[in-house]
Amino acid sequence: MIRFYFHPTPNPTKIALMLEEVGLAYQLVAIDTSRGEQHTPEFRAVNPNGKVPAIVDTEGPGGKEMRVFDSSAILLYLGEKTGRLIGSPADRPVLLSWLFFIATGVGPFSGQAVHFQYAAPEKLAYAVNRYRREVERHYEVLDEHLKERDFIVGNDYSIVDISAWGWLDRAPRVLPGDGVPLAAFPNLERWFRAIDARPAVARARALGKTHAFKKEMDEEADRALFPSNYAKVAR
Ligand SMILES: N[C@@H](CCC(=O)N[C@@H](CS)C(=O)NCC(=O)O)C(=O)O
Repeated sequence: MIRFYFHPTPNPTKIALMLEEVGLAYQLVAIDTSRGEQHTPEFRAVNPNGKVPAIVDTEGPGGKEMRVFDSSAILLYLGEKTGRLIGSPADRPVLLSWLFFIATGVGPFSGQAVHFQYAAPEKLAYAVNRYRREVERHYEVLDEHLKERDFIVGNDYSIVDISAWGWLDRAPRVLPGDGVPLAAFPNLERWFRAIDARPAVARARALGKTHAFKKEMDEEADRALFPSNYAKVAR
């Protein structure tokens, strides 16, 4: 059994999609990050980094209970555990390259683009431009790569498509504007539409509706999500 620590945000939603695709049994543990549940000692024992997603596999290697944190690590772990969606051994260098491209590029730049456009107490034009442009540049790289391809790695759907989908699904929020956010990236848009139509995507999306996650951005949420805006407190 997998215990899946979840909040309906991009990185955990990748894991929701992976679990739904491979059909592993899992128990959802809601972590309401706007209420600061990622900072409790119980959750820190699962993810010392205090972020979602994380999982505990009660039947890990050698039959031992194992924790795994960080969405890319979890995708690889579940892919290797099930032998599903990780491509062939020959695909491995390409799979790792694109997985890390998303983990270190698309994801963090998208997250910072969202932060500086919606959450930062000051609207800093420099930061907004920097992160939006980096997101667009990463989208361009993917768009070019997908020119004559249906999937990011090899000829099949893989954890890399799942990882990219988690962030591309948020493109309207990452790159708000007048037009359709992916209009300038036609290959990426075609790829996104195909992945988004998978039945497992609808099931992954539905997970977010199972719990009354806090939506208000009040001081409790601000302190929980952006502790660096406040004086350091001992935990
Ligand atoms: N590199 C991590 C990033 C995880 C992350 O930033 N998660 C966000 C949700 S998408 C989170 O937990 N935010 C709450 C917080 O930062 O306190 C991953 O890929 O899992």
